[in-house]
Amino acid sequence: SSSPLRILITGGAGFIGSNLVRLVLGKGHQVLNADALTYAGNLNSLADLVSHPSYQFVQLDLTDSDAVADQVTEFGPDAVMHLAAESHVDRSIDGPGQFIQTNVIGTYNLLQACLVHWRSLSAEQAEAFRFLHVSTDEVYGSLGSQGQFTETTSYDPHSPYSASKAASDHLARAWHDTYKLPVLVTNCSNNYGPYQFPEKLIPVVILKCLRGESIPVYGKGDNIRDWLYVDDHCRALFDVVTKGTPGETYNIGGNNERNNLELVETLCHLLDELRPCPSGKSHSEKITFVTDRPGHDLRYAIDASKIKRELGWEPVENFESGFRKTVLWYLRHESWWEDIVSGDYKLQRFGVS
Ligand code: NAD
Ligand code: TDX
Repeated sequence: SSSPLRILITGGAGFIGSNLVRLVLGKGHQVLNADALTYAGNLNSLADLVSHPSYQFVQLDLTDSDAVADQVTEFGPDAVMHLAAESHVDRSIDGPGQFIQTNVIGTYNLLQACLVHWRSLSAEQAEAFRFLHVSTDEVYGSLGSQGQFTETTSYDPHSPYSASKAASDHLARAWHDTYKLPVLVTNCSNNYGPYQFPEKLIPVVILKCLRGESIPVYGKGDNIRDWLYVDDHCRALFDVVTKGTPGETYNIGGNNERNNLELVETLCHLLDELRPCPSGKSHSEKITFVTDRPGHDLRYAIDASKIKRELGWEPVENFESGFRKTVLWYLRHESWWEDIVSGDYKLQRFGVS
């Protein structure tokens, strides 16, 4: 489209957010990245963008309602892409409180601030304003061996993480239905790719292989996830915010289902080729079955036909190409993850912001 938009991205220092900030700047828009810099926020992931003329960063905790209102008013966005969240299921089991604070209360604070801002706009600006709430397929619960989640599948979350995301999805839709705020919701399957924090399965496996440590597989490794390369997700989010219909939900997924054990073995074999074990053995010998995650959902699978049909979105990467790119990225960006493993990434924040 023609003139650059002012886009507020929350959670832009996280995994998906940092990839999205890069994509949106590349399309010529202005970005304010608002992020609390929790353990998951890492400004090193945006180091190449610090002096980009259309990029600004502000450290903002969404649980601080006054600060949220001030930032939204001051920046005056044309669109908001809301990604900030506590995102890790295992952490939500150990400590659900912060998930309720950030995912539920934080989303509420942002919706309220955006409603005030939206009501202050001219009729033309208000018509064009968009609030995109970024969510997950985990809100739909668990599938058996058949079927896929569609946009009308009933919500059935099982973990504190997915329950908090479900709550925030309902708030976002209510702010559309009640106040007419132009809200869109997306529910996406498991992402993988550059800058993913090494607590999630794929970077865990890659780093365990590189460090020669045992590779933890929960239960029997027979849970199934539907994997999407992060750039494909980010392009979908951009399509939804620029072309989607307010009030609508769009499911996003790549039709790439794998069970965990198969996926871990594939990664091990890729690493056998790209960075063989000094012992000459396969990395897969390090696979260790560990205690299962409580309430572990068996299978997720997304039917993405609506976004393909209505917005013309298609994923570019397949499993093989996306996987290879990701492993190569971790091999070539050792200092990015070494800083996380050592904890040094936390010290560098202050220098950059
Ligand atoms: P992430 O954990 O890598 O990043 C989250 C970011 O949010 C971090 O930068 C963190 O500092 C920030 N944040 C956390 N609490 C905050 C607060 N109170 N105020 C402001 N910022 C805060 O997460 P991700 O994997 O990039 O996920 C981004 C979004 O996409 C989340 O909403 C998640 O639910 C959703 N999602 C993720 C996946 C996936 O596979 N990773 C799939 C579907 C949907
Ligand atoms: O060490 C591990 N071993 C293991 O077997 C880890 C970290 C995970 N697993 C299993 C659990 C899951 O079945 O692998 C699968 C993937 O686990 P995670 O990477 O923790 O992702 P998941 O729980 O599926 O949730 C992810 O996708 C949906 C993101 O973390 C969420 O933010 C997103 O909403």
